[in-house]
Amino acid sequence: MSERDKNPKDNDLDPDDPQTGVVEKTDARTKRPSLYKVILLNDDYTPMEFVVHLLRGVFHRSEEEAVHIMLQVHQDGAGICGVYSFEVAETKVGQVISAARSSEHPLQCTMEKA
Ligand code: TYC
Repeated sequence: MSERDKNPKDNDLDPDDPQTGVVEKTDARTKRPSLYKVILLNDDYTPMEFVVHLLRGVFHRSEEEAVHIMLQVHQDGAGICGVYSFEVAETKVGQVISAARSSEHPLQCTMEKA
């Protein structure tokens, strides 16, 4: 061992050590998942009762809430059914579209970041 290596503090200053190691650091912070609004769009053909039925079944709305949201969509052109994580919002949009197409209604439903 050389004189220089006797002091452990000097070990990271060894001129023969290329010191090319990769520093890895794990970010331990937790991130809240982004939320998405599920939006129903108005059309001239889908029956009001069908929309209310979907709002009750897919979005667990009360009869009053469902009628309120349906009328808002009918009057304003669009309305928010609920706010969910990406996966839940995606699933609900799929359920709405699938039920609407099965009943041959043109109802449109989409999602956007809250
Ligand atoms: N505008 C439709 C009607 O008069 C009702 C409707 C409401 C359709 C909401 C779609 O997302 C909708 N029958």
